[in-house]
Amino acid sequence: MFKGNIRRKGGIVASALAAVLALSACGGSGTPAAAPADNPYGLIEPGTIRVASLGDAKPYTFTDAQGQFTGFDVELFKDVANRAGVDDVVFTGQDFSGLLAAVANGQFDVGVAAIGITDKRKETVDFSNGYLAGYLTVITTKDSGITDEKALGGKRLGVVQGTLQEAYAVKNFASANLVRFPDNNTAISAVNSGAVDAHFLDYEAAKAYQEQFGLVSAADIPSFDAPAGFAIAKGKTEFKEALDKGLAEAMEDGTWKKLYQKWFPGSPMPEQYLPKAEQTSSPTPTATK
Ligand code: SNW
Repeated sequence: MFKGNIRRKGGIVASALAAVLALSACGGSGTPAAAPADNPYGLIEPGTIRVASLGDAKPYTFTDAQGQFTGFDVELFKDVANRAGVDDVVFTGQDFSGLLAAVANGQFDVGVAAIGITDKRKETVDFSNGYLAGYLTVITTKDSGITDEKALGGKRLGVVQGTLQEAYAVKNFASANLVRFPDNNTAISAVNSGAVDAHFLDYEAAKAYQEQFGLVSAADIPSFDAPAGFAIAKGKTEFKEALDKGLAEAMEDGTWKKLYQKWFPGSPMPEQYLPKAEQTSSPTPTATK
């Protein structure tokens, strides 16, 4: 079969020459699709960004009635990816506890889920610049008797494994009995059934569950020193630079503000992410833990 083709093309020499030229056009690697020129960001699949996220952190990241990922972080990331030249963005739900490891070991290109930037996490992954700074919130039932953090002593407090809430509670709520959950939905079910007394999660997600189930906030703890960032595998410099550039543009042209007002209506707005002309004081430096 091969031999026959060669003969039809008019000679072994010409075919051999064509083969050599074809090989050199591939750069000799044999996998032109993975060549840096076609894949400057080092994506798993050129042209597609695979995102590890959460399905139950509304309004940051969650799945809607059709099963599509949406929320502040999701829309912001898609906008930033578009500015970086990538429109195909595929979100997948993960347990929070496995999310950073999955990014670090190359199962995903990026983690997007209100992930606070800390020095500890930077041992595993790199982060984009910060894009959100808010509170960690304890929510409970109306009749639990828990009205502030001091009342948590001896109570069963839910946390999602691997979150800053877990670390904070271990350190600061030592007299509470921590109950670790894989995700927010499971923890909130436990609050509603009385299996735990309270759950400790991000402020906006707490607000959404309060509205959904008639729960109440017992404490808001500032987490401004760990602003949320996009988590990427270490050493992907061009990807990180493209995300940071896109983020800066989205902040400066008011896209960030528009998304913040859409998803977090009525919440205090961290000024450092507004267009420079709208910042009343000098921007807060993005210090990390
Ligand atoms: O540190 C905060 C940040 O200031 C902002 O309020 C968004 O949430 C945080 O990044 C904390 N988020 C938790 C964490 O990083 C939980 C993440 C989650 O449940 N999706 O561990």
